[in-house]
Amino acid sequence: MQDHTVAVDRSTTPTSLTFAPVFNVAVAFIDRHIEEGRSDKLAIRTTKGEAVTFGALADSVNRTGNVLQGLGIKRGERVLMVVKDCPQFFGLFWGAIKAGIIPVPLNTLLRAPDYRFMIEDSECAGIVYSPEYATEVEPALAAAALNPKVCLPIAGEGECLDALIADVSSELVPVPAKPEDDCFWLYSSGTTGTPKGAVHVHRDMVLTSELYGVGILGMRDSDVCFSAAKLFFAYGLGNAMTMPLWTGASAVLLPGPPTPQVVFDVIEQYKPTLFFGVPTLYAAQLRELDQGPQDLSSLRACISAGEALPADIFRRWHEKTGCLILDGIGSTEALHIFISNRDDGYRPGSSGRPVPGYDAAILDDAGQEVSVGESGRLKIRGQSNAAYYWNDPEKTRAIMVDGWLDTGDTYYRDEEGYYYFCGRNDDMLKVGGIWCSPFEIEAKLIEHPRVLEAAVVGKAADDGLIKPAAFVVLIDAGEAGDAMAEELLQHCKNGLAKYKYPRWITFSDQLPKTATGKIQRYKLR
Ligand code: 3UK
Repeated sequence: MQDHTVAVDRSTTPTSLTFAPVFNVAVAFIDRHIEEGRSDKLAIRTTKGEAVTFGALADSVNRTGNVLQGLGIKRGERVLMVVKDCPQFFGLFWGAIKAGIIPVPLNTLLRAPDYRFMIEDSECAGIVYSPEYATEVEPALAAAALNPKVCLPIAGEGECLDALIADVSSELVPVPAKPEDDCFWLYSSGTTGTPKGAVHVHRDMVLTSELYGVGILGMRDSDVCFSAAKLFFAYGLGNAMTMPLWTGASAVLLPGPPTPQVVFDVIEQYKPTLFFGVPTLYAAQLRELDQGPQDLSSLRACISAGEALPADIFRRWHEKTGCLILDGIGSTEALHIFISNRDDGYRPGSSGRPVPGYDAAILDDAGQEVSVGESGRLKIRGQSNAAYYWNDPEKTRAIMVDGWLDTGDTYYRDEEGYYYFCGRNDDMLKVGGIWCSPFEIEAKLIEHPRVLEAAVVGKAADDGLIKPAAFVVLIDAGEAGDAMAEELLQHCKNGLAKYKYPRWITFSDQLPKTATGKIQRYKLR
């Protein structure tokens, strides 16, 4: 067998990583554990009572890779995954990679039109989905202008992954790759609502796991990771899959929604050492903690990302639980967190300092670095940054320049080197840590026959977290009222991903506009 190894030297800062010239990353994350004697160690537990060892995981990775190859999916072709958090997610993701196929995990909260776009945009050879999502995936397939050769539910009565796996070999030779070859994609939302596939290469997951997982969190094989953020987000993918696999730790998977009480129950029962959440969830959990204490004694750290963590939530959580929440900013393009607080260096309200291995720069409009305390555009350089956007050379040229990634965020840095988030440079909102385009909600509102115009902006709720607020002009102003607001709300909930509805609807006679007719969103904020 070829080498596929990566040499890790932790005596330097940042850690130095040397990749073998032939390197399929599935070997470093899956097969290595068998060679290192972890076959019987637990890799995954689920809240449904499943337990998967590293040995069983390697077996299912090989079988899933063989199933995909057997169905005729070729090297370099894409397989979309609409899969809940479950062991099969691991099997599919790594089985595809080991077989030279590109897995593309998709947000499972999306709707049929979103999936249709991604089926067409990716020109995928296959789509594999948890049966729960058939109601959105099947209409997307029916409407798509392109028919992937493989459409496979994970489980069910007819042909499904779980059944096919039993009939194939448990041996699979890794397809040779180079560290900088395309490996997997993640879709990232754009301002105009059409997502872009960020293409990551084989070495990227090694970089994020080592630089952030080991470097910042000090992860080791005794850790148990629980991420409320799902595996299909770059954040969840790192938290609950790549970082625990890299370090020989284990992950606890919750297939269903992470409601505050369920999350507390999982922590009490499965005793994770690391918990990964988003600010909205910490805020909701704080409300639960007002009702009575919860057992969080297993945790050695809590982590937050996705949107800025308000200092007040940090302080109240620390007061109530004794735990720090380490806020860090990451992105789909950078793959994981590149600026972070750490337990030996944190500031409430700040995103922390650059993770060693990443360079950060804050630039003014002329492209010059600003001085301490002044705000500007945050750019980031690091080896885990996506290689390019699929199908979009223009966007690639605009966002990824000379190894630097334009984050689209405005930041300032204080004299101690801590970075503070000031807002986005575009109109995009983060709601519960998930992208939400105001244009998409506006378009949905305007579809309603009684709506003339609509504008959506971000508005801070009581806890300081941003949610979408809609301003609506009706064709007949006389219809404004609670009943119409309720109708518009239902209209949005029926047509958009569940988290994208406006939390406030304000009727007005007109929207503020420029001379050229462009809505002046800043006036509504
Ligand atoms: C915003 C933050 C302030 C910021 C992500 C951790 O969120 C992740 O990736 P996305 O591609 O979004 C990236 C954008 O989200 N953001 C994220 N974290 C913070 N803003 N403070 C934060 N702590 O606008 C950024 O450009 O969805 C987070 C790990 C991997 C990720 N992909």
